[in-house]
Amino acid sequence: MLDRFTAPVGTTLDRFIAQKQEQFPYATGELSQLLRDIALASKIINREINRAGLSGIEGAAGQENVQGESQQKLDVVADVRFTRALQKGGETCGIVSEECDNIIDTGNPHAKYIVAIDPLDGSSNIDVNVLVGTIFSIYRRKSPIGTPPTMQDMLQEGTEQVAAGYVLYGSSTMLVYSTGYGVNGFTYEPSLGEYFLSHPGMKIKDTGNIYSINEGGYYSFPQGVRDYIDYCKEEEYSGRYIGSLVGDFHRNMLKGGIYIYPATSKYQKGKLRLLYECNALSFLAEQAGGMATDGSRRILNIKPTELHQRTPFFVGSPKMVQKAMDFLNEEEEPF
Ligand code: P6P
Repeated sequence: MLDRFTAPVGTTLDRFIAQKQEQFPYATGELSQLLRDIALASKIINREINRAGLSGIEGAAGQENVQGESQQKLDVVADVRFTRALQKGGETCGIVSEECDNIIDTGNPHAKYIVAIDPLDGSSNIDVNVLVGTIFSIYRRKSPIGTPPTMQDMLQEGTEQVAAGYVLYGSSTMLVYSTGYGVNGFTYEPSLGEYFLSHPGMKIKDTGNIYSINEGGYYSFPQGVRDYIDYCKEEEYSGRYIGSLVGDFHRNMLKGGIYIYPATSKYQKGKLRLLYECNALSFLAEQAGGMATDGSRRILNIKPTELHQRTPFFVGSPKMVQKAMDFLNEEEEPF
């Protein structure tokens, strides 16, 4: 029996969004429309990605993003497409994007939502035809309607999210999202241009035997992380690391597992971004019964201070995340 917050497999995304809205008599339809705007942009990106090899938009765009990372052409295309979709959709007053240094004012001062987005995460994998993803969070603005978006609007704790999700451009393209009432996955059928409900009520297993971490950094990890990796090997877990956060996260959602990007010598605060990577995936993980911390604190409780701030990230099956934290705590225990 499906709970009231899901629907039969095969329902289209549009119909699913409409049905959910009907369950909230005071809903105005703005969040529904915003979700549709994101879905539309993802369909366009999906087409561009699938043509990348032929249309010459693979490879670096010759620019660097705010992270100092070389921007792949598809990064730029994705950023433009999502920004344009959110601007034209009219439901978003401001955007913080991995690809842009400052807050993007969409020119919709009467819109009540803001979006934090990584338009194309894992883009370094594009040239080698490995899956990439989009990650997004949606918040209500804090500043008055009718005014430009402010830093206060953007620097909200993850607990303030009204919705979050990701798009996975893989062997099939999927949109997975939550508005706080469970997690549902939709698979895209390009020939019809529609997303169909394929994974209703996604739940992550309490534990698992997959650990995802770039072991190349082993000797620069905190001792507790090294001890946890050694534990995983002793337990004969499977190491799986795609190098594309959305892909590693999605696999662990379906099979159980843990993804870790800890502090390293190169990224002393972790590599991943709080606002447009970790908060969204932490929201989804918790909605699916999982856990997400920075090694000591719940990710969703972290009060952001900068748009592009980084954080160590431990996310996945709750018993695995807790076990990793136990190793980290042992590291800090006095003699
Ligand atoms: P590393 C991609 O650049 C990304 O942001 C995530 O998608 C991925 O999990 C991680 O960085 C990979 O980083 O240092 O292991 O190559």
